[in-house]
Amino acid sequence: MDPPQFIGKRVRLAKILPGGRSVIFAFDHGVEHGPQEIPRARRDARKLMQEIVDAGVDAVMTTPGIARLTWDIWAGRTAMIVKLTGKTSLRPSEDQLLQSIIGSVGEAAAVGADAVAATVYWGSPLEDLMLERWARIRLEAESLGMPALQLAYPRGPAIKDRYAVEIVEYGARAAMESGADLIKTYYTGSEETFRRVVEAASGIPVLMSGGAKTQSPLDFLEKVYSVIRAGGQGVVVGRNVFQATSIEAMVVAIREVVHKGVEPSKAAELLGEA
Ligand code: FBP
Repeated sequence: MDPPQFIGKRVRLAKILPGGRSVIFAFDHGVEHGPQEIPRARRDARKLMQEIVDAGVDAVMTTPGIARLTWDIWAGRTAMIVKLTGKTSLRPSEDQLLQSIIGSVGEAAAVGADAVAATVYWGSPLEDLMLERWARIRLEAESLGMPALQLAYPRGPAIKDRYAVEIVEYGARAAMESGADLIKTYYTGSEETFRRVVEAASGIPVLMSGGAKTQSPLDFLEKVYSVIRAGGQGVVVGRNVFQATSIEAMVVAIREVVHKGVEPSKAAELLGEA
């Protein structure tokens, strides 16, 4: 029989990626960008969690504090991924290439999380420290049968264009080789280039990091469509959902593309605004 940790990881991954794909809501902007990034009417974390869960995302990736504060809203309704690293944009620029530990695997397991997440800035002068932390987090998670999602973000002084395919595929490959169970990384601009990222990950699920709000919802849905056609497993999206006119309509439209492969223009009709 398979060891329980192996089974636990499979069970939790099946919950996060129902049918093999996932729409994950990124809910860590209060730390990473500041609360100003979130529209005023949606700044209350409990209210926003309620809206997101009701809209029907497959999972939420959030900070330990929000996971604790909102447990009664997401429990039994959506998978939970607790992100254990973070940094604010208030730091001096020379300290921006490192994330700090803001919680533990034990705490994530205690609140009922299905997975943990941590950022690695591939190419940072502090890559060594980030990798040491990453290794500790994912090994501890694995011992409890929990998968670990890596936010594989190439950034550092030697990286001219963090969205270039050679750079993103390198980061995805490094994420796979450093033991990630799920990889969240940048969109490279096209289906053809993103396919290289997926190939580099060699079967480990790759999800696109949403990025800043696009000019129109249709533009975002087109990116999502390319990711799915390239073999990616979905998206981890924040701003393009919580800055949307209707959170619910946007989540439904993204789900159509991710889970049913519906063409972006068709999915955008659900928004009535694209
Ligand atoms: P978005 O869809 O809003 O881009 O969210 C994805 C995310 O990775 C968040 O988890 C995080 O807060 C933010 O983007 C990181 O932003 P930056 O790339 O500016 O560090």
